Amino acid sequence: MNRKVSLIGAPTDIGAGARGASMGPEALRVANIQSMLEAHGLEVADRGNLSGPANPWLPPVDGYRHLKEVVAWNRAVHEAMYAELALGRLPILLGGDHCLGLGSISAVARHCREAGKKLRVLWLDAHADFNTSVLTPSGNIHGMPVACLCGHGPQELIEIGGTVPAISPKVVRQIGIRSVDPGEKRFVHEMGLEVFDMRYIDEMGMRHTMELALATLDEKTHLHVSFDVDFLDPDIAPGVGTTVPGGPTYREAQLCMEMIADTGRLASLDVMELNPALDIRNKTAELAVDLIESLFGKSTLMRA
Ligand code: 6HN
Ligand code: MN
Ligand code: MN
Ligand code: MN
Repeated sequence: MNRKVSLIGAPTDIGAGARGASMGPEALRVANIQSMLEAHGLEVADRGNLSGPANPWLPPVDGYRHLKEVVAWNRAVHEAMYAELALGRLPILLGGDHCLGLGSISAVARHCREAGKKLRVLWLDAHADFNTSVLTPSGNIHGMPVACLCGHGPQELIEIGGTVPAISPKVVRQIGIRSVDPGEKRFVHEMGLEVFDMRYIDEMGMRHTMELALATLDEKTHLHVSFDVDFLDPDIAPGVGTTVPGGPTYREAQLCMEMIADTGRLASLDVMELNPALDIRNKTAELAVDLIESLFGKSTLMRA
């Protein structure tokens, strides 16, 4: 795995339905994300925070809330992630709400096209984030980034990476899903997204789930993980705006991260939707950092 890591803060809640994810980057820093990574021998550069428009907190217009501001933030994220990948580094996007997954993953996809790499995206989330302006119940664009990446969304958003669509639905594996809106569900099936929902994880277990989600990776694969903190059960991770009961337990989440680490293919990461305004003494931020530690190779058991 790449030992050179860059932290990029994107302090905004522009695509969310609750204010506060804008404080996520700082909470992750307070939870010692940098020193934790350094303790594992990684060289870490904190690039500080991106800037962008303030949150005007307005109702949706034509099915989109804050579209202009979402575009501006995603452009900034796209350029910052792309620049780190071009330097040969492993970027970690500190969100910020999940609308920014569009800017992040479009940059990863652009890098993969240019470097001749195969892309695999693991989308760890309670939600499919596959809404469109007609399907959305909220107008919140953090419910739309996967659809936008697959070419379904407003022109100015879907074209941020220069190629439309930025990715094929075939490269995505969604894990932990348990809240999908009715129209969104039909669209997920129509587009053929591969979804390992909580029912699947309950029946088959996290180990089997991850074996399938990580199957067919090879030395040319760039593995991107988009970690929406609401993936986790709200009992252990209350600091998110859109909690959904019945998520992975602490051990299931650890196993998920450990199995990703074992592939050695992790090449970029988003840590999204952490909302310190809803957290309890930064415990969700600390949990996220603990899980990221496993993602970068810490294992509970002694292994060779
Ligand atoms: N997230 N499906 C809901 C909506 O408003 O579209 C919730 C989306 C949540 C998005 O957590 O990143
Ligand atoms: Mn999400
Ligand atoms: Mn979510
Ligand atoms: Mn750990």
